[in-house]
Parts: sequence; structure tokens; C-alpha cells
Amino acid sequence: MIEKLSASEAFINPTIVVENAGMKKLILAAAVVSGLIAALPAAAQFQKPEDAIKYRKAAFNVMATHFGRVGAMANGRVPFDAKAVAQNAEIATMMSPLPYSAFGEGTDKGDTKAKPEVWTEGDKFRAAAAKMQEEMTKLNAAAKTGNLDAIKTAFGPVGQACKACHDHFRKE
Ligand code: ASC
Repeated sequence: MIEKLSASEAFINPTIVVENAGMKKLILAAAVVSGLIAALPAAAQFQKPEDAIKYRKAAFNVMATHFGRVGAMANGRVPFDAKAVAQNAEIATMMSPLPYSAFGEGTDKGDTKAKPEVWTEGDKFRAAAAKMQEEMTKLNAAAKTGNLDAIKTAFGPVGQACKACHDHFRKE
């Protein structure tokens, strides 16, 4: 913006230059702060390990609730309502990455069914999480079309991805 002002324009209205300089500093500061937040270890965003455990369980629970509502319609247990499927799939998709910020250090002990393998086989765990999110994203795309057959097709792989992770990484 400043660059586009000629010297005479800047002279006539110096506040433009001042405002733009201030704005640039503000944008820079905001970028630095958000960069720092993104760089923080995930666990540091929770006060205590038990807060992280509560958070991830809550996120899984909300995801499962809305995924389940999609399933009820995909399986014909509840009459098909394209708008409701789309809304529920959207919420489940939004929730799907959230639990994974809450498996940080020290969150392996406490009120959790997470197996030690979550941490000892971290790459495998992250891959399983990514697979679920990928399939959920496909389900969300199908839900947006409102096509029940497409929704049915996309539903199964999400459930399989949930199960695959539970089988290996969750107790019971
Ligand atoms: C659900 C739900 C899960 C998965 C899993 C699929 O609806 O709450 O945890 O599907 O049961 O096997």
C-alpha cells in the first residue's frame, strides 16, 4: 500500500503512511504470535494432562454422536433427511482432527483407554488418525451431494477407520 503512494501523495496525507506502517507492524505481530502458537507442543495448550484427556474424549464423543446420526440415516434406521445428513457430516468432519492435539506427553496415564501403543507407535497412530479424517472428508463430500447411495458408500470406510484405530490403540 505504501509502495503505491507517490512521494507527493504521502506528503499531502502523511497519516496514510503512519497508518500503513502501524498496520504492517500489527500484521507482523499477529503473524509472529500465531506462528508461536502453532509451534507450541500440543500438550502445552492444556493446563494439565487430565484436561487433555477430557478434551480428546469430548471431541471423540461429539464426533461419534454426529457420525452416528449420519449412520442412522445411511442405514435406514431413521428417515433420510439430506439436510440433516449434511449438517451432521459437517460437524463430524470439523471435529475429526481435534482429538489428536490432546495425546501429548503425560496424557498416557489417568482416566483413559488409550494404549501405550499410541505413543510407542506414534507414526502408525497418526496414520490411522489421518486415514479416518480422509474418509470422513469423503463422507462429508458425499453428504453435500444429498445422494443417499453416495452417502452409504462413503459411510462404511469411516466406520472401518474408527474400528481399525480402536482395535490397535484403545483398551477393551
Ligand atoms: C461409531 C462410533 C464409533 C465407530 C466404530 C466403528 O459410530 O461411535 O466409535 O462408529 O464403532 O466400528
